[in-house]
Amino acid sequence: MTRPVTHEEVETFWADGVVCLRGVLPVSLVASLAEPVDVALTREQSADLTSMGRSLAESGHSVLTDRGVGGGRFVSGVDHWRHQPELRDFALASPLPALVGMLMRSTVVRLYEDSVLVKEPGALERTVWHQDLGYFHVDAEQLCTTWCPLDPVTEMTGGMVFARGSHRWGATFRPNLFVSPTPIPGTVGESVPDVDALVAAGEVELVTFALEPGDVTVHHARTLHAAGGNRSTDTRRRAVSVRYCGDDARVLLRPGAPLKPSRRGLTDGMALPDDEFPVAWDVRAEDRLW
Ligand SMILES: O=C(O)CCC(=O)C(=O)O
Repeated sequence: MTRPVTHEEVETFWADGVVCLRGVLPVSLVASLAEPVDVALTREQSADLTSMGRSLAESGHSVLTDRGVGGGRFVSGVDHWRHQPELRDFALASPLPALVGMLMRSTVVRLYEDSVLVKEPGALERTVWHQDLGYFHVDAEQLCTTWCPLDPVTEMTGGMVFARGSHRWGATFRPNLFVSPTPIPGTVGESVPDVDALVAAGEVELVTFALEPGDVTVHHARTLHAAGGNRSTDTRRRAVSVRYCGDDARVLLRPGAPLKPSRRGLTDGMALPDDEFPVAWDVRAEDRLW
């Protein structure tokens, strides 16, 4: 553990819906993820979102790309913790769960899922505005996503951008196709608003951070966020994103949102079962962590 979170960081998380925790992971730990992340990209849990974007564009969907040289791939996957010990340890035995426990003011932290998100140089697809909650089959106020870069990240290489305070808008938006604002078929509810138009109208303020390995951003599951393409020609943008639930999380199956086969037996309102949502941190075991 490098350091606990500060009172100001907790306040910022709840006020803005996102906080940047500078230097909270040992750089050596982050560097040790390089090989497992490259392995994760080759496994069946990962998908080539650049190819998916091309197919969507060919079938008439809007796919948002930045201008640049191009040629790189955006590849992303989920649930690597179930198959790769290094990523399981990162999700369950690194400083992350304790940090989010303190941020969420939760006594117990459970893992929802992990994800690798790699934009190679020239992967110009934008990650479109979305809110994580609509993809999650749980409902909670204590629900967040950590985003841990393996490389220095700037606006040029695909840094994340957050709509300040959007976790307090009171809406759960339809999940979309990640590189296209088209909602996932079969999902219900309100589509994600045009955040860029709201920003242009001065109604929404954006928050963004230049990051170094060891820094972590943590956003609330209701916070709207997006990311640019990687317009650089030589800098990868590799990140591991780990999503966690707090004390108040209960199952809520959302029609149309991708559901892991192992979670098909869950029913609305039930407490999160240990086998699917392992406990990553418990305040009663704090001694072993701090
Ligand atoms: O890495 C990206 O481009 C987006 C990541 C994201 O939206 C998330 O982890 O919640």
